[in-house]
Amino acid sequence: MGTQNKSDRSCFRRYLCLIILVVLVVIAAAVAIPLVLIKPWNKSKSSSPEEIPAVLNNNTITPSSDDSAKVNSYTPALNQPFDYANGTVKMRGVNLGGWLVLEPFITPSLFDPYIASGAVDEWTLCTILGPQAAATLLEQHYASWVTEDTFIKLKDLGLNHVRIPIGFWAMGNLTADEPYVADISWKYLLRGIEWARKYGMRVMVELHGAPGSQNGWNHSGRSGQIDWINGTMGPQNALRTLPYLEKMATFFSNPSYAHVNPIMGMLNEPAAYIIGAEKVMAWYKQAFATVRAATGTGEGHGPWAIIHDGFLGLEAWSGFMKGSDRLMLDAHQYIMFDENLMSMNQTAQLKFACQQWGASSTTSTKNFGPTMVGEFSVAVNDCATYLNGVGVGYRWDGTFPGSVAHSANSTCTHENDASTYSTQYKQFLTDFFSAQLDAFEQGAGWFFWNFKTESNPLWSYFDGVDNGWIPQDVNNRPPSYCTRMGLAVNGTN
Ligand SMILES: *[C@@H]1O[C@H](CO)[C@@H](O)[C@H](O)[C@H]1NC(C)=O
Ligand SMILES: *[C@@H]1O[C@H](CO)[C@@H](O)[C@H](O)[C@H]1NC(C)=O
Ligand SMILES: *[C@@H]1O[C@H](CO)[C@@H](O)[C@H](O)[C@H]1NC(C)=O
Ligand SMILES: *[C@@H]1O[C@H](CO)[C@@H](O)[C@H](O)[C@H]1NC(C)=O
Ligand SMILES: *[C@@H]1O[C@H](CO)[C@@H](O)[C@H](O)[C@H]1NC(C)=O
Ligand SMILES: *[C@@H]1O[C@H](CO)[C@@H](O)[C@H](O)[C@H]1NC(C)=O
Ligand SMILES: CC(=O)N[C@H]1CO[C@H](CO)[C@@H](O)[C@@H]1O
Repeated sequence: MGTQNKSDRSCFRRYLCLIILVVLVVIAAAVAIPLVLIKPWNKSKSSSPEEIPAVLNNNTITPSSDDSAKVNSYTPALNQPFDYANGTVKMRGVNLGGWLVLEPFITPSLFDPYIASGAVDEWTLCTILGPQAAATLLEQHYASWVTEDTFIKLKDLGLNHVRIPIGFWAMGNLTADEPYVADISWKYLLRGIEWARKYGMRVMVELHGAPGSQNGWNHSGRSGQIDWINGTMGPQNALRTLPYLEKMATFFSNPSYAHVNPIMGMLNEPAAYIIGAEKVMAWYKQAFATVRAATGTGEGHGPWAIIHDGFLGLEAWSGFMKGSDRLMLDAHQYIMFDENLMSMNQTAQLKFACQQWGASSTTSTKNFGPTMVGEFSVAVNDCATYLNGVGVGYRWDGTFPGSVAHSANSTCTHENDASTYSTQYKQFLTDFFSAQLDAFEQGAGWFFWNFKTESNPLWSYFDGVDNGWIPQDVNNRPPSYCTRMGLAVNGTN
């Protein structure tokens, strides 16, 4: 009994302790949670001074007048013509994506909730941070994501071109409701162009984000609605895009830039299949007229102009603007956004790359004219973190709205970890890369998406080289899968 009483009392004391403990925890939480929300120790990359990269402290980047660099023995020096129309030298390049236009899957760290909770694209990131903090964060990113070393590495891998996406905000003149950081990215573009010039690489600058968003995807700057041609401000935004193209065309026709910027992209991935093929085609005609009005006509008068197929398929552009001066068509060939392609087995996917993509490039070159592939990768699943948007799931494992898992056991758990890839899988990636190159070189050439990513190896050229499925010198590669298997890439079998 005594034991009983004693135990009752200590039990009471234990409850008291527990209550005091709970009260202390609540007080501690009350203090800590607001601190976390205020984030006085913001986990951005600038947290320690020595990590802050050098930023441009001036507004003038003086173009060098030396265009004699030759990137490799296969490619003409910058001051010699590059025959885009039917030369034997093909464009072999990478995209410098996730640099001057943010894309969550390329740099997931910039979309870490610690930086700006709720950000899903550049628009929301800038809105949440506010102009000052957004400019600081972006400038640190511009200064560190691409450096002179990037160009040295690309040259050493045998590449001869880079494609650089920019947003209209790089050229200023924003409306009051547009939160983008204006102008700063243009300086970094110019600095990048000087590095390209130094190593003899040609640069295709492309408008990737138009006012209102031409596709409603995050990489246009703003995900959500298409308010370009489509929508209440759509007609106005489509018109407003033209002066930006005029500015680019004028700039790149200047003798200081003409050699290093011989091609420019007028607009990335307008969603013509939603907006309407005729409307987008009519806009491209206007855009091309704007560009040629600024540059003049004929070789030596400004850059080639590139149009994107708008996901209509290359055949839809057969005969489009026939006879135009230096107009090229761009298609982006991907497996993982198409459930039918993704559900094929690897043998079928390789065959598809050789035969279908090869035939597409061949036929379009005949029926339209010069045709390039401005984006492709070796990914055969959509598991890359944030690939479908921040907080959006994956088709591969069935977590994407409306999708069905690739197979009963498909998970994304190890798909982004190259150290877990089997020898067989790496051989497949090697073959898939080589098959695509052969197919796309039936046209004017290709640009891999992307030169690097923070954590998605199937989308990173540098990771592909490090892990062995992309060759050290892309000009000097073993016979491709298509060649070995006797699969024609010119549409003849
Ligand atoms: C501007 O800054 C760049 C990079 O820091 C530097 O290379 C260049 O010489 C500077 N130009 C002028 C005019 O100060
Ligand atoms: C090169 O291509 C252009 C445009 O497609 C064509 O008009 C021309 O005849 C071609 N030149 C040669 C030498 O094949
Ligand atoms: C800025 O944009 C407006 C339309 O939004 C246009 O009327 C004006 O000409 C543009 N200004 C410059 C300097 O491009
Ligand atoms: C097209 O514009 C309308 C009207 O603004 C809008 O409701 C719709 O969502 C837009 N379509 C797309 C695909 O964004
Ligand atoms: C791959 O798919 C093709 C076409 O469906 C089929 O003919 C072939 O047998 C499959 N190969 C393997 C190894 O499953
Ligand atoms: C699922 O996993 C099990 C066990 O690892 C395996 O036996 C089965 O073949 C897999 N099924 C599919 C559809 O891949
Ligand atoms: C929500 C959103 O816009 N998601 C897009 C982000 O960009 C990827 C491609 O890089 C698209 O696949 C997503 O649909």
